[in-house]
Amino acid sequence: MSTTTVARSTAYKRIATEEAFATPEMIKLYREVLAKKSIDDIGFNSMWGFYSGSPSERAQSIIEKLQWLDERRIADMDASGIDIHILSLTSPGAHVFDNATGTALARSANDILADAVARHPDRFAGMVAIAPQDPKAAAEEIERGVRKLGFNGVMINSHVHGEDLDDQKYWDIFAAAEALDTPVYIHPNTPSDRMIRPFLESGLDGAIYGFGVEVGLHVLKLMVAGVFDRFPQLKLVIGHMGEALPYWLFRLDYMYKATLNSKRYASWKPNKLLPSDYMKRNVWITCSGMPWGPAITFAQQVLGADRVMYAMDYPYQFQLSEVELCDNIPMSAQDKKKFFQTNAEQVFNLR
Ligand code: 1DF
Ligand code: MN
Repeated sequence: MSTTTVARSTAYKRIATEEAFATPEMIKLYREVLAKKSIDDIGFNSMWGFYSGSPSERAQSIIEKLQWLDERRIADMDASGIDIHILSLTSPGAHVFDNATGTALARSANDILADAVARHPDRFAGMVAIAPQDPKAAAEEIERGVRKLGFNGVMINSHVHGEDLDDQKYWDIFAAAEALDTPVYIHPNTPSDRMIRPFLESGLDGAIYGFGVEVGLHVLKLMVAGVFDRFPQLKLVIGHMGEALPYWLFRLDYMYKATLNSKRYASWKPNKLLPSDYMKRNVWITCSGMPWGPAITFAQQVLGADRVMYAMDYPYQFQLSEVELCDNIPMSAQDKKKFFQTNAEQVFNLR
């Protein structure tokens, strides 16, 4: 491994917004349920069967680094030029368990993360982990996480036992986030059992593609269901350059109108705004896993420079030279500061 270090910038802080951690308790619980085959979720068994059992360098080092919440993580941040990690419980977090187990796991992970942030307040911030399968308990945990533990957002690892949050039974979660003015980050999960087969048979269920398709679809389902009309102040964050949605904006608007006007689906209630309007009002995106100039420039052009933020996706995409790729993207000094620092400070209510 290279020992080159990337200097911290004097012009802006580099705030990385989608940085994963795991507690030893969660890794142990994952290993137990994988051994017992007691979690009925194909994607979970595919993803965590690999990370918890593979002798590969990738799996071993990621399992290690996920659990670092002190000097070793900070050394990696220093080496790669990162000032702040906004930490979140790695996917699928507490989603795969029953209500009681999931709620208890989320609470204990939040307590552990709050302690880590308290030990390193200049380097770490955190998002609340929840078990959305129990929406009422999840809403209470959001309130505890923001008010008592001082967290700066809510992490939702997308589908919950195969259901998306367009189902109104989950909307207490959005109500709590909106009321607390805290953003909801929808992070990928492996596609649900209803969706995963064609991905899995070609080895495409993970971060290479299944992840992005799964979240892109989830966000569009929220829009169609009217989540952003019911919660107009809701702030949603999505990673991986918006899971391709910015590239789709023209067609989404065109086909949204065409589909609505033709009355093709009785289930469609007209929204107040078009998909691109919600993307520019309620959604912010991060470049997690995509430190790639053309995509970042394009997204800044179609969504606005206020809506695109930096993320690394540590430890899954940890490369010492990564921030240099982003530093070198042609961008005004003002937009670069927004990208690395001030957008995140505003969206996540940092400081
Ligand atoms: C992977 C990537 C896994 C990311 C993740 O969670 C994850 C991966 C289990 O590469 O298998 O969060 N990621 O966001 O890049
Ligand atoms: Mn990630």
